[in-house]
Amino acid sequence: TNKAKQFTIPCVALAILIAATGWQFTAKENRAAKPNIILINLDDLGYGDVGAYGATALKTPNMDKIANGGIRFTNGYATSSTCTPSRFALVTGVYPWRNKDAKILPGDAPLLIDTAQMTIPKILKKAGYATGIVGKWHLGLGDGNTDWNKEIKPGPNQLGFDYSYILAATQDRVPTVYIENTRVVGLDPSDPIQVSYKENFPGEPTGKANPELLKMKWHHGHDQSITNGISRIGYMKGGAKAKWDDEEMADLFLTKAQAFITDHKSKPFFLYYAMQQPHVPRTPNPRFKGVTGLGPRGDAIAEADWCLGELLKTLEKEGILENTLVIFTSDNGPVVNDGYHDDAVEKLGNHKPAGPLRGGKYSLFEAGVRVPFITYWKGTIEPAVSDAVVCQLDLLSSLAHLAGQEAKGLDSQNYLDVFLGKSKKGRNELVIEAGSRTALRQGDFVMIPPYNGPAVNKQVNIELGNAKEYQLYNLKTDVGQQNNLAKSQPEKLKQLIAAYEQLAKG
Ligand code: NG6
Ligand code: CA
Repeated sequence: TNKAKQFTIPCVALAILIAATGWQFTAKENRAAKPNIILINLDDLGYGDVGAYGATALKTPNMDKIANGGIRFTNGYATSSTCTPSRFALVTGVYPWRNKDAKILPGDAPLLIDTAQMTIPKILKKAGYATGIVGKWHLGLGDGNTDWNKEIKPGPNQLGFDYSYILAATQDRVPTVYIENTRVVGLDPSDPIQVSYKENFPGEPTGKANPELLKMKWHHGHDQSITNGISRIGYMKGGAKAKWDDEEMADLFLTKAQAFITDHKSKPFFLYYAMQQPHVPRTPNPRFKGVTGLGPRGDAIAEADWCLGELLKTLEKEGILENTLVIFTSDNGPVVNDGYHDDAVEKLGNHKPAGPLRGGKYSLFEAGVRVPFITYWKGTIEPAVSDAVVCQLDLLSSLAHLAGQEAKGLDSQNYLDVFLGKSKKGRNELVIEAGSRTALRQGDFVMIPPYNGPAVNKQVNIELGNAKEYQLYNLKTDVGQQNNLAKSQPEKLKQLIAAYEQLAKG
């Protein structure tokens, strides 16, 4: 028995040791397998607005830092050249043209996404993530009869976000207030909020009737209710104390994003940080006024860059930078004059917001949908430039995979290896959208079917991609879409039309 004891004790000790180290190993594995995820989505930031993507007149040191320290995708796409459809696809993994209501929404539109629909935050929540959104929403709120003085739902909190601090639609649309977890922030019950997209409330000033009250003049649209000397789209009455301060918006969203990180640093979290810049009205904090020489549009981008830098500092300070995947992108391409006289045109100089691409926001040409797209994960992602075609549509499946979940949106595919730099084999086919028009990218080629609309949107001075004939471009040799190959490469054209008919109509 003595011998047996001599043998048993070290055996038990060894077993305990194995169990302990094994257990530690699994804990570490789990941690590594479930990094925090921060998805940063800017509003109307162009392919050429980032230093790492070729901008020289505009300095973006923090965007450059993650672009050069992570993967800079040169063929990174939004699904649509406007906000609502783009964000719809991002959150649900479903092509926006499948939903006829996925159009630029007014500020009083009902929630666009069915609460039964799969979303990125829902999947990540299943995997144990804390989920939050800070910034621009623009996917509708409520059931269509929203009373802004009560609980405003359904909204992000019913779609998988534990926490939300949002602006309802856009910075240029009423209501010009923040909403935190279904409630308007700072609402005084004795000054209730009313919103209408049909008619003004009697006696309320508008940009059209009261230009003397404006500090920023409207150029087209944007001539309705006034907040902070800026007239907006839509009418609003009341809520004086709850109205946001445009120039403090970036700092406020940053603070909320940082607080979310700090509060959830000990478990995996997903933060969707939807910055409002450089969408109109461009209202950078006075600290950034004039820093770029490009007017408020450039200054707003400099401000956004600073916000990114501060966010990275927070991750570093909390010791979680190496356990966090940061994805940086934009909802659609750039526009210079989007409805206000804000010097963006006058001070543009040599800066090219679309870089070498043709078109811009609202366009079916590349600049509408090809956007800055960066993945950054210190210590895990090897710095690289990737020409793989990647799309925001595929984040749902890819992030689900990263979190150990099996989830497939209707259209979303798992390209995690591409997003992490382990593969350069991206999408072969992608349907892109602008308004209700669609086109197909396949391999190096893009085919735009004939459309009747105007060639140019004169208000914003952007080529929309409409033509009476088929257009076919080889993006590898002609990124600026100058040579229509539809006539000279009929076989290729046929091939893309067939694929398009099957994909975009099937
Ligand atoms: C357009 C607005 C534009 C912008 C856009 C939405 C006018 C004339 N133009 O209707 O200023 O708000 O909607 O932009 O009102 S997006 O980035 O949210 O899609
Ligand atoms: Ca946008």
